[in-house]
Amino acid sequence: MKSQRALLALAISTSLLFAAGCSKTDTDASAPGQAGSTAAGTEDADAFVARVNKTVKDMTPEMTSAAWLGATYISDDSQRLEAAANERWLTKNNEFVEQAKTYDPEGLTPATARALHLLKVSASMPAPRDPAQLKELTDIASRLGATYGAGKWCVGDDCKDIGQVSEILADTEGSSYDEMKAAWEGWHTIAQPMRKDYQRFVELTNEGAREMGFANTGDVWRAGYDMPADEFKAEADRLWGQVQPLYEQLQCYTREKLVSKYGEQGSVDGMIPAHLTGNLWQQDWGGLWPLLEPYQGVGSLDINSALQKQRDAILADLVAEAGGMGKLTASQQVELERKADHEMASRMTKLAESFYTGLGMPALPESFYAKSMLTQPRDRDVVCHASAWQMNSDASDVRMKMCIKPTEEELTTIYHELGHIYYYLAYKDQPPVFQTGAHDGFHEAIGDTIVLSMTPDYLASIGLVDKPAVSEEAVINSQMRMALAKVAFLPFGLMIDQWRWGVFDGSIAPDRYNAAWWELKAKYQGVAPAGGPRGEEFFDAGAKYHVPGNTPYTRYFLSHILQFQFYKSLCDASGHTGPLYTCSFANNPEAGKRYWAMMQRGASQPWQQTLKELTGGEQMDASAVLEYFAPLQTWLKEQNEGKTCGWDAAKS
Ligand code: X8Z
Ligand code: ZN
Repeated sequence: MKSQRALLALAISTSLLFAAGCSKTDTDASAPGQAGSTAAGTEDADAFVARVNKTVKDMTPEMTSAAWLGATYISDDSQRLEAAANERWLTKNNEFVEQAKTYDPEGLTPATARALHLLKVSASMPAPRDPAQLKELTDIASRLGATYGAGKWCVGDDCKDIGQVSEILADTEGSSYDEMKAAWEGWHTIAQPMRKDYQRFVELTNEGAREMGFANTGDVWRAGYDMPADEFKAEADRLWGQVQPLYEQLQCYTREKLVSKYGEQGSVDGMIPAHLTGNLWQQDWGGLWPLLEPYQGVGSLDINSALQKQRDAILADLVAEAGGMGKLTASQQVELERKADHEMASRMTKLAESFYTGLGMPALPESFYAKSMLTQPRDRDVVCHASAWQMNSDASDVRMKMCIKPTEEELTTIYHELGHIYYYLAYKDQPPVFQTGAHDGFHEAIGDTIVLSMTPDYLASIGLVDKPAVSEEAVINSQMRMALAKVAFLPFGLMIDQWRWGVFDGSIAPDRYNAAWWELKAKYQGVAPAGGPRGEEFFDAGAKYHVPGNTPYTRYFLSHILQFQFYKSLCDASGHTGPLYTCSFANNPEAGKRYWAMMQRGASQPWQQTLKELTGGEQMDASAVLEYFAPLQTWLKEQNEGKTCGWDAAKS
């Protein structure tokens, strides 16, 4: 999603050109040069929607190819092609949006009315009508994406990319406090040059949004949820209110452990220092497992070691085949290492694929493995942030782009990405306008629901851990492992767009971009930078992919609620009895059938209806999250008893 952004959004999860690049403009309602097109007023709504669908289908391959090149081969040339393709699409889309607005929905078929509605609300990058401004916008979007993708922390000539920086942070045992602090601060330097571009990006998309009839870009983003935009804000707050007490228990427990390890450096006014959670953005605390593991060694879930061992075994075989290490030059050894990395990445991907096929879903198309980028190339810059791509409307060409390493976190990310890919495959027979998630949170939740099914028993069944221990301690350990990914994420999932909504509506002015970012980090996450406030010379929001990439982020918050609802329903469908957290619906055809039927709907009807078909209810609701984590929440409360939980966000 770069000019990316537009495309990227497109490629990652939402529909083709749509969710990515819908913006509105008032161009001439006729579409010159399109066979069969007529001016609005003479082209009826059904014919118009048919033309939109055909145009999207026709334009998609070229758009997605340009975006793919932009993300997997960062150069001035690829950025130029990507921006130009994006410009063409946004111009066309603006015409479509304008024409869509001329139809009275009264009397239309439900499908046509829905298509027109989606056209009007699906822009993640609303583009101004003025061609010069539109071009300026696509250039900026492309540049922001490329700046992030090529970002490096350099000390003299020693430069580290995001993977290398992340490794320092994730190794919370091996890296020192100061090393982690330097790496964290180092990565945030990549965003400083983005500030001006981002400020202009906000002005330009706001202009596009106003021309579409919205107050600002955030207003457009919130319009895509089949409910009034204001109600959606309240809905997000309501869901957060349900899970906030659980998060605060986890934050308290974690902070206390950090204080026990680092002394007073382990806390900033009750908040967690930003460089200590094992993750650049404090969105996943899995790296803190050695410190936070409730019962040392009970029910070993050391997936990282198991994966690393497999990768080393692959390398050992390759070396043996080549006649032994002694026969190899240094560069041949490097070649074999890379071959081993790639083989391991494919195996991890095939493992994830087998979960989906085990549910009765189809095998991935042949071309998937040939065309995907599974490991980081060494000869060029790429956007390593994982994404899943639908290259054409019949989904015969779907791809994943990742820089896979043999770790548990990356393995679960593969399951996540394949969730997007299987959604593409499931709704491929819908018209292009409906080829997207019921809402964007659905798209993000498909693969994560499957990750919830990766119980210790399932992990043992695929040989990644030993037969699990059965004890209350083992349950708490396993819940903690899941909570460090899923519960730690929740406030982060919410705060990014609280920031962007404020930036777009002007309540956060450019001279407070960074201050407001850290106020929200403090308020929701209870995290703070070590070493005092970070001034406006920084642009810390830009150090998170989705900001320069312009991917709306509330989708991930919603997904972290919805996935537990999906999981519970699929567990019910599979006949599971017993506590929710013990369920794995792996290899259950009934669960697979119900999931697939839901996915096939795409965006053809309001998401509430699609949710009802799967779960019986029409509301997003966090009670399944609380049911799942009930044992851990009780345990955390006991651990935190007598401690002063909470933090003073005002001091941030
Ligand atoms: O961006 C992603 C996916 C691609 S849609 C890798 N995720 C969010 C993130 O990394 O910030 C998945 C979870 C949250
Ligand atoms: Zn995703």
